[in-house]
Amino acid sequence: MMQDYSINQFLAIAGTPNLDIEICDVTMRDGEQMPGVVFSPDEKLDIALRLDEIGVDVIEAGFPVVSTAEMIAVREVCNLGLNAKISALSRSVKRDVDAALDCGVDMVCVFIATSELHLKHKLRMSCPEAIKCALDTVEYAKDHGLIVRFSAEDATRTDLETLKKLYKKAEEYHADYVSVADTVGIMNPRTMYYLISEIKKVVTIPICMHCHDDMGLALANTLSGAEAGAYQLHTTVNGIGERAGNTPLEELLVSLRLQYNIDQYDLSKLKDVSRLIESYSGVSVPKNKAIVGSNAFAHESGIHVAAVLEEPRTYELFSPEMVGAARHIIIGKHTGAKALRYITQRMGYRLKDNELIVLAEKVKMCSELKRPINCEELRKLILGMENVDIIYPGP
Ligand code: HCA
Repeated sequence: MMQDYSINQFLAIAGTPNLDIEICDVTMRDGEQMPGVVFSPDEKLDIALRLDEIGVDVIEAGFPVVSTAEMIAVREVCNLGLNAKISALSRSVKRDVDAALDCGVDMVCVFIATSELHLKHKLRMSCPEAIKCALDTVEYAKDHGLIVRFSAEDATRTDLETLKKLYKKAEEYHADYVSVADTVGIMNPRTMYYLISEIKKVVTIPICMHCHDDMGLALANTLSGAEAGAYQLHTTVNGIGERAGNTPLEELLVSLRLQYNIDQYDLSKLKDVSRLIESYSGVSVPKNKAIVGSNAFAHESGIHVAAVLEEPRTYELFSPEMVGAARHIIIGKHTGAKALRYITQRMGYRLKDNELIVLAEKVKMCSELKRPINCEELRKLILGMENVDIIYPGP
């Protein structure tokens, strides 16, 4: 029997760690902090429903203290009665926790910046002052019955010993999670693994990974943190978020499925939720975006199309159906006769081999317009040829 290398022979050699994880999606909070993005309360309800259908464990629905509309939206998300826990963001001030409590959230993220840079230039506080604010707020939120995630903003530029002491203190104050925010995306997989391993030495509560993509490493860093033992992994749909954004939900879930055998999430809804966020946020998904870009399962080159038509796995790591997408065979400069046979048959024409060669030449000439040719243009080219055998009138 032929060896199946279709997924990854190296996983067997390098080993697959058993990850124990949950997903916290922050599209409606960090995603909404992307310049120009605003979700209406109705849109937030829709987004929350879709995330819940996928099986996301925690949904960060917003930052309630920001506005009345935000409070209404977060409250309505809470009232949906979803399986996911609903969380809200709160600075380390009681007023923010009160706003979250008013919405009826299950969980709150109490955050404060801890790096010298942020303390000096943003908060204008000493480190002990910031720690006091954070711990008082954690205590207040716990006293009011909330699940508390304590997040050190800019954790990855904070002195390690200070960070470890702070997380240990947060645990003593009964925080339920501690969160490592790679706020400006400074880490790489190696440094993230080290950092999470160090934090695990001092706390027993679950650790969260909140990675930004400033160097394009958010997904890799999230996975590396999870390998080192982090439990709650943060994502946004399409990777939207501050600056270069956050770890994309769709990329993380597919990687968890294919590389770590985690199958508790419904991947078949990923393309739909991506379209939804594209429309509500107004942020277009790049064509070549992994998993959900329009080119993720598109093939044009003659060599690729011929192979994909024979056996899709030649150029598709996984089937488009797995993520609710579809395969597209594109007609263009690189399209060969084999691909044209497949496409023209589906359009209702049966072309002989020599006709396909002529058609391929015509397509090449047209594609000098620097764009793929659509089916209508292809039909005109076919009808311009003599004696083409029409099987049935195409669509
Ligand atoms: C921000 C805060 C945060 C919080 C991260 C977290 C960050 O800067 O808006 O939830 O753990 O990136 O530091 O989003």
